[in-house]
Amino acid sequence: MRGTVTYRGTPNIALIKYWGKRDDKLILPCNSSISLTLKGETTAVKGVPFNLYTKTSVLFSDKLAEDAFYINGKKQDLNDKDVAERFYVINQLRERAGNKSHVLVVSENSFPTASGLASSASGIATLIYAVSRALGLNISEKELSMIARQGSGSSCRSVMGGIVKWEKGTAPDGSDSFAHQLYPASYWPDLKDIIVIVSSAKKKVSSRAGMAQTVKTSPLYESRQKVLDKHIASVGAALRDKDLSKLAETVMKESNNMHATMLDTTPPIMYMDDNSKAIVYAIEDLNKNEGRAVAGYTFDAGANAHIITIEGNKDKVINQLKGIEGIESIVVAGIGNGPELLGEDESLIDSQRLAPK
Ligand code: 2P0
Repeated sequence: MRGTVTYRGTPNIALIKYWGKRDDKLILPCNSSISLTLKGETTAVKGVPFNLYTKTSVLFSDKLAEDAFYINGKKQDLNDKDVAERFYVINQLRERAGNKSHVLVVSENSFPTASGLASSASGIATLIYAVSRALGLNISEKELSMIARQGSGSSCRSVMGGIVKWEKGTAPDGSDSFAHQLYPASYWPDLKDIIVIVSSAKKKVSSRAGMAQTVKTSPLYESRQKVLDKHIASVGAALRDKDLSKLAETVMKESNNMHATMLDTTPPIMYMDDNSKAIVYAIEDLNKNEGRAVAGYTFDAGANAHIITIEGNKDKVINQLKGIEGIESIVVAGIGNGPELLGEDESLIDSQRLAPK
């Protein structure tokens, strides 16, 4: 067992969305999904700048009186849902290592949490690396993704960098539902995600509760399953050919289709707000004026937009968004390499005091 271990990871943005489970306990999705693991360091364009890192330090020690978890300087209630997801992962690994010590986890996000920016994805993916290393475990990426999946589904895609696919699998025990890299970050370096923040507020309906309600009540959800095969094939071909127009067109359709099933849920779920809609119209207008899709919007379980484009179209997109008053900030992210180990000097834990620094 080692001392303090610190990792830094990042969120991912889904091009093909995960919204619905075939098994709630094992977290097995109804469909496969594809995402970009984002680069932590962003270029600020407007408003308050932010990067996309989750930095997490972990220490297992017999001298700790209890398990403790701090996020952004605040001690967490271990019964809180987000913290419980993280402890699921910790407990799986602790058991596997046969370790009975308590753990201290100190984590910091450099971006607004719970605003559709997948803080749980980067949180769990980063944690799983730090914990397994601190416990001296040597586990493959594939297996790490399967443990992460059981903490929170989308986090399994942040376990690796580049362009990642989470296979839905068909086995009832989840043994074939894991994430794997389709392409490394270097494959399409010009590909960008322009993140447009219109709200940093915590979402009203959690993804977990929302997607369960959609599966249960939305008549449209069944037809989504048929559309998904086409979208997955189209995104796959667009990535293979580096065909931005095809990629942009498909991610817009895919996002709209998922949000349509949310609206079709009883009671309806609406994550997109008037600013989100203004962004949709602005990008549709841009593509119309250009005579082809030069950028594609996609929205997760939040009002903030992710606009997928390439470096050469960045200024056009940003210019197009200028008139939208509700935009708080804009940053441009590239594709990243996934979680990375940091040195002792980067630790968030004071190992003498067994407390956050
Ligand atoms: C995604 N989202 O593919 C989709 C798009 C939100 C919309 O994955 O219940 O927090 O913990 O497995 O992973 C959000 O769902 O849900 C999500 P759980 P999770 O990124």
